[in-house]
Order: sequence, then C-alpha cells, then structure tokens
Amino acid sequence: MIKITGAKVIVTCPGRNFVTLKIETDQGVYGLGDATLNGRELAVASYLTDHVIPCLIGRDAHRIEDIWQFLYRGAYWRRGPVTMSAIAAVDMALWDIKGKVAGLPLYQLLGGASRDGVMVYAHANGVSIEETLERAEHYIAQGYKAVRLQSGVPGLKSTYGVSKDKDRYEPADADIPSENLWSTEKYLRSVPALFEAGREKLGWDVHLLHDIHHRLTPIEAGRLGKDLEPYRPFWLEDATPAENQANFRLIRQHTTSPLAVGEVFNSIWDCKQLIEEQLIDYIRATVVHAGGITHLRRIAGLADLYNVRTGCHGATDLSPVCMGAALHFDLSVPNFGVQEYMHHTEETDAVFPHAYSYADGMLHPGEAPGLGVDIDEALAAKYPYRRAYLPVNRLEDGSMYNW
Ligand code: GCO
Ligand code: MG
Repeated sequence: MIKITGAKVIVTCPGRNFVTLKIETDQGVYGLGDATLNGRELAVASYLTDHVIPCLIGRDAHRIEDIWQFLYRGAYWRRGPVTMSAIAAVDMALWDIKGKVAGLPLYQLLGGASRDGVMVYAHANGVSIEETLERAEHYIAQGYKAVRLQSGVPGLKSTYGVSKDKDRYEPADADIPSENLWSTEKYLRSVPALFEAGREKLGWDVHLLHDIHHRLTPIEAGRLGKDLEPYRPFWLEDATPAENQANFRLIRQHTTSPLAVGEVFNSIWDCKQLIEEQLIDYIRATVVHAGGITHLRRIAGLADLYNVRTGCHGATDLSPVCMGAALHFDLSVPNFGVQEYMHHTEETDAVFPHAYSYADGMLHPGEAPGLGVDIDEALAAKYPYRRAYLPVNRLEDGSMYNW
C-alpha cells in the first residue's frame, strides 16, 4: 500500500493556461496529471479541489482501476468533459506514481514498446497556399513524415487554425470569445486547390492531413472527401459535429478518404457506434479529455477490433504532462496511428521539464520512471491564470455557426 496523503491543483499560464493535479504519498513519491480543459479551466480545478481530492486522501495509490471506478461508476453524474478531465488527471497521476515506485517508464507497465518511436504530424499553416506549403517544406526538412495543411480561405478575413505565429497556433486568444466569419462555399472551393498544390510541391512520400473543425454537414463532407481522394489524404478530421454518430454513415457512403474524429470526446460512449460500424479510421480521443490512460486504453481496445487506429489530439492546450502520458500510450498500444504534435512555448517547457524528445519525425517518451514530466512549482507561480477563450463562428449573414 502506498497511501495518498495530499493532493493539490496548480493553475499556471506560461503563455497559455494549464491545470495540473499533483498527488502526494506517504512514501515521498508524487504523481502529476493534466486537467486542462481549454476555456473552462477553473471548472475542472474546482471539480478536483472541491469534490475529488477530499475523497482521495487515505486511499491506496496503487489501486488505479478501483479509484477510476470509484470516481466514474460511484458518482451519480457520469461523463462530460469536466468530470472526465478531472478523472483523467487523477488517473495520470496514479500511473505516474506507479511508474516511479516501479522505477520504470510508464510504457513498460503498459506492456512495453510496440514500436521504436511515435510518428507525429506537424502543423503547416499560412494565409496563402504558397505560405502553407513553405511551412510544410520546413517541417519535412526537419524529418517530419506527416504534416497537416491548413490555409486561409480566399474571401474570408480569418480562418481558424491559421495563425500569425508560424511555429504554433494559440487559438484561445481573447478574454471574451472573438468572432470569425465562415462560408462553407468558399471553404469547399479552397481545400482541393491546397491539396493539389501540396502533392505537386511536396510529392507523395509525406502524409498530408487536414482538419475541418466540425464546419461541414455530412453531405458536404462527403463531397470534400471525394474531391480530395486523388491526393490521398492521410485523414480528414472532424468533418461534422459528432453528437449524432450516425451522421458519419452519410459521409462514408460517399468517400474513401479516411476519417478522424474525437478530440472533443470524453468517453467510449461518444465513439461506440462510430467504431463498431467502422464509420471512422482514426479515433482522436486523448488522455486528458477521455478519462486518462485507463479509459483511453479501453477505447483503443474496442477500436482495435474494428481496424480503427489512434490519433491522439496534441495541440498546445494539452500540457506537457498530457503529452508525456500520450506518448507512453502511443508507444505501447498495438493500433497506434499517429500523434499530433505542436511544440509548446519555451516558458511552458521550462515550467514542465520533460523526458520526451523529438528526432526524425518521431517522438519518444524517454526512459525516466513514470510519465517523465515534472513541474517547477516556483516558476509556475510566476504565471497567474488569465481567462482565455477560443473564437466562435458566424455565417456571413450573422447566424451563429458550429464551433
Ligand atoms: C487540433 C485542434 C485544435 C483545437 C484546440 C482546442 O486538431 O489541433 O482542432 O486546434 O481546436 O486544441 O482546444
Ligand atoms: Mg482538430
């Protein structure tokens, strides 16, 4: 038995907000878990501090599954992003503790490495096609084997996912949500041109990905998928909102372009039908928003039965703690597909020293025991929380539109 003696939530903003849970034990070993929920950070902090931490004190940190079941099955209110991010943080911290006690990197406890490294995709974005492809070439020169292409849409003033910062985009950019205009017609014309130019300039040896950010109806997504088939995209992500999983049947009927979805999913129930009916090819649920390592492994196990591979969300709002956890998961899980990677700011990396590293298109979680990610609490305290929201979308006639 290794007794949980204390736990606290650390909120810090080294360039963007992060919420981190630290669980302490009677053996001096502590564990970290990411609890960051972009734009709703303090809700998870309160859920943990006010409702979860009091129930953890005195429990055996080794009983990861039992604590997971206690927090999920034992609660009257199940699922939802706030609950599942809080459970995820506890789960990650407990796996971190178990790894440290065992003296092993987490992936060893998950069955060991199934591959030598974790293929990651980089983000190439630009206002014009030329600018986007220049960025793609920059990443390919650094060894990336997979690149996501996002370009400005001619006729639209701004496009989500296309930033001023060339290295990363930080979309939670305002203390009250900013508003973007959206036109499906303009967008649908622009993407095939991007991919045609992409294949011409970048060739066929690199995986090309694209994120639709839930902006299409199923039939529109079917048409885009069909238009992009000649350029063999690796995946089309978040084609349509997925509350209604049956939506994807319609997309599937019309295209063989592979589909990825799930960065906003919180549980296996959000993707059960998508997986069982083989309506998607990649599941993008990730450690922090889908109940931790324990629950994500369950999702991956179901997905494996149906030829669905993993493609964990990895934008900058997933903290280095989550990235560390995701890389151990990615390295070990049999049906791994790809991992998103947008590196954090130097300030963030300084607050969260980590063992994972990049080489030749791959990340590796490193050999440090547990997750291999730490937090410098004194430094974290220098960056107080700042309210920040993702932008919203309106159609050109002023109608509120899908995120
Ligand atoms: C991605 C995502 C991000 C998210 C962001 C929101 O694929 O990387 O779509 O851009 O929108 O992480 O929290
Ligand atoms: Mg996305």
